[in-house]
Amino acid sequence: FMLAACGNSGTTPGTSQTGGSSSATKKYTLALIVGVKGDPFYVTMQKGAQAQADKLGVTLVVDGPTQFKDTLQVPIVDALTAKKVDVIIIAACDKQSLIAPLQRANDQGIKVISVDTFIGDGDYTNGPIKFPLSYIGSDNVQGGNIAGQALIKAIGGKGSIYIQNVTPGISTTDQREQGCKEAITATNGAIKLVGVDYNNDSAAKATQQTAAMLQRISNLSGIFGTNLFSAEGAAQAVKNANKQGQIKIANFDAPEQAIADLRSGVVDLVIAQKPADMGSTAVQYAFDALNGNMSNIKKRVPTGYVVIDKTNVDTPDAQSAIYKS
Ligand code: T6T
Repeated sequence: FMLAACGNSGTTPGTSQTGGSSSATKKYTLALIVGVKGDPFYVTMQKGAQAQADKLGVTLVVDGPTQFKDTLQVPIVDALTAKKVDVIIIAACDKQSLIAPLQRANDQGIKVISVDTFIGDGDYTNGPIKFPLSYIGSDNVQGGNIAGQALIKAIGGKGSIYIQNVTPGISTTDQREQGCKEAITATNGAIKLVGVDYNNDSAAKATQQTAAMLQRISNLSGIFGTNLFSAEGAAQAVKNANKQGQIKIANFDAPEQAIADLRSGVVDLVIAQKPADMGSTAVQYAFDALNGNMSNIKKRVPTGYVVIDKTNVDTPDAQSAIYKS
């Protein structure tokens, strides 16, 4: 057996001396590292990435931490770096702590592309961090602003708003909070921000924190949930308190549950991102970079939104924006 195994291995294409042909037939391996496994946003991103990888004939491996946590994501980056994948496409869990591990990957010749979240200040042309080839994701200050303005309108231009957020240091949700705060500031004091809580990406925690806020501010007017789990948890607390319709909710992200809550009047606005487009563009960029087609690659690709409310929820546009799970 041993001899036969040795004999066989000597005849595998990878070890033959045909030289140049091995590079011509090399199948590239792209790694997609999501922010957290199982989140319908990233599941949808993965589907877009996989479809594009199939089209281009490249191998896609997908991994991610079991919680949205930088300390759990760094070892995944290190392991894929050690495996020498060709490209790392990553939704970094933290804008600072992922810089060093990704820099190490880049130093070893692995191409790095940001999807959804960025590292550093996200300006890969003029900012301090320039090595990622591109940042492909929503304009999150704009998204937070859309949410804030819609909420302010829904509550009649006066009253109080509460923000349910994930964890400080995540580029996306930090910027959504900023965008919403800017909309509140623009009301010149007509709207009061009563608080921001951080749920560590746990809907259950968001429900508890929102319940406590509803106790404290009994006439709260509106809530902005800055991501899927924040909004889901906040909506649950409003349902538990039997205050649906009374408290307006702007829901970032578009899983089926958010659409159900929109239809039943618990949620007033659902802001759908385009995760499948993020995934497919990132894979296309990876392929272009590996083939030296750098002129196709833009350093920043804002992917846009579909803003869903009761008036357009049944349109094909809105329906196709709902995340897959
Ligand atoms: O909102 C998305 C993503 O954009 C964000 O970076 C983290 O949370 C989500 O994945 C939704 O759960």
